[in-house]
Amino acid sequence: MNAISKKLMEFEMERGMPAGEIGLKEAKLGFAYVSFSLVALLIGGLCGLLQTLVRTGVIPEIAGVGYYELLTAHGLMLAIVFTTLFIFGLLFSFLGQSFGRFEEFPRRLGWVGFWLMIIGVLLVTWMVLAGEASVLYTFYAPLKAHPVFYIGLVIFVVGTWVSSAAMFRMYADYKREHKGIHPPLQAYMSIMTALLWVIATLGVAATILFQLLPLSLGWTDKVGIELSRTLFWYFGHPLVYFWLLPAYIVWYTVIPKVVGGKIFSDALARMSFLLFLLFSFPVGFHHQLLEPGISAFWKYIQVVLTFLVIIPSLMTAFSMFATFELAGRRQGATGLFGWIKKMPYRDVRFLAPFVGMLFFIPAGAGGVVNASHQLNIVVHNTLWVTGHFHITVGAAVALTFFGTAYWLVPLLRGRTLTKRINTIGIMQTATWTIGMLFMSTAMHISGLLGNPRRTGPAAYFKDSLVADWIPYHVAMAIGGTILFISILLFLFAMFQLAFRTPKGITEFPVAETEEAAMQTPLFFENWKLWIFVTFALIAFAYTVPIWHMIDNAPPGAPGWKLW
Ligand code: HAS
Repeated sequence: MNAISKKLMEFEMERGMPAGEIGLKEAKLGFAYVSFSLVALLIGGLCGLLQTLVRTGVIPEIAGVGYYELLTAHGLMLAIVFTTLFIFGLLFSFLGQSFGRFEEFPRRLGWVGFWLMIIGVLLVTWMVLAGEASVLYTFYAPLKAHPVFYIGLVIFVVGTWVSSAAMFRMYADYKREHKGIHPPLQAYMSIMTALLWVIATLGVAATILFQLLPLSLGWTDKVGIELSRTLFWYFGHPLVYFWLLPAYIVWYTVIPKVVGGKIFSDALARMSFLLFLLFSFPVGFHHQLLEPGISAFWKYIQVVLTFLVIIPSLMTAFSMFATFELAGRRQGATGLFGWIKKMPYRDVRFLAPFVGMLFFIPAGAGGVVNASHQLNIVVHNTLWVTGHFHITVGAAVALTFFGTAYWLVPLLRGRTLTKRINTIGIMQTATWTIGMLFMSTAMHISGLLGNPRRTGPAAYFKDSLVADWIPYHVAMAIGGTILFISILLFLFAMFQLAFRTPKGITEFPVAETEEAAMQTPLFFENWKLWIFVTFALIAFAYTVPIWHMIDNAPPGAPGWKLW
């Protein structure tokens, strides 16, 4: 046993709790977040199904609710609400596992954050369903939604900051009481994820508070589009890592335990998370490569930095392969690929995240295509990009969250995962995989055929090119239908795990680190330094281009309501 594992074990004994148990109050908090995230999954999934059917022409508008309203609700509910609530529930659970009982103050903060997020979601949903905010999940300027939509978003973000503050407080308390030792890996990674979120949301908060809300309230009559989009993408790219990092926490710390192995290297895992903090921000321009108001030089700089943020994912891939191979060899596997046969494919806790990893291989390659300026010209604003994000967040991340929920929900509810629910989980993973393959393949191919994204049914004067896209829309509708069936299966399983399956203790699967792994250097804990470097990189990548945008600002555009 290495020094870190020893310290961790001492800590477990010191806090007087058997490993794997998490306190009742902590479990309640975690379950509140997770259960509301599942409601968002249901609504967002339903809107996704309906918008693909409307877009394909299978059904007309439903009760006056059109394509753009459905697409906005689908994007917001799944990309923002489902992910964020699930992630905060998961992070609180990781901290519950790492730190034991929470102090009264941070736990209350966790609840305040939760309710603020719910209030924000209700306001946003109300506006979208009332047809006052069909601005899609990117709410790009100069589209203008109702002020209540932006106020809802602000309350939601403030809620996440309060919840993050609760986590930072717990971490600081732990560090004060345990000088000189590393906080557990899951806690370190959770704090890194929350920190990334807080720094990222500063950008979106700025554009909402200083540009979009004043425009919507009529306090200003014009908005600077380039600046608003830049602030959005300053947030939007780290947002994708905010989705990815909790999945990586599961890959690094939970999956090794489930496959009967160990964490390949604690130091490597911390290093990859640190690199995400440093390089997630100064790269937003790769979403704006085709926008004219940014000079080629600054786009080039941010593309180079984008290639640096690929490195921690490659480190993760390496670490996962090493974990699987070592676990397989311990179980008697021989040869280069013998380990593949030894993996527990019949265990949904493994299968779902593993299929997510497989999806992430082409998804990552697609990201590299997107980030390459010349290729971006071909794919930008086409359904290729929609295909890319369905196999990143919609497959790699979502499947990992599904696999996690099969042990997390019973753990938080004091119940157990039964064989029957595990089988349902396997069926659900299979349906999600098939549905996603149909949908994302069709999106990628028809994107290459020029099919635009964010566009309702359009005949373009019956052009033959448009006719070429139709079969792909049918494939997307088939895929979307299978995906919705998968969501129903998942929610059925979650209901059983939360309220029906036998009571008992579910293990919190956390692996130990390999004995041979190197000691984790203490400099990973030098938060002041890393936060300083993060802001220095942000300042380097954004100061001059943002100054140019303000200095050379055109008069701005009036707000538009196009629906
Ligand atoms: Fe992306 C657009 C570039 C990763 C999500 N991306 C988007 C949008 C979303 C999104 C939502 O450069 C659309 C936003 C919008 O609405 O406009 N993306 C990248 C790059 C990466 C990347 C370089 N994206 C993600 C992740 C996302 C996500 C992760 C969500 C979770 N993306 C772009 C660009 C655009 C873009 C441009 C703008 C396009 C445009 O023009 O609009 C990289 O981070 C990817 C690195 C990943 C890898 C893969 C590593 C593989 C692993 C799996 C190992 C497998 C194992 C199993 C171990 C290098 C870790 C093995 C077992 C066996 C048996 C084989």
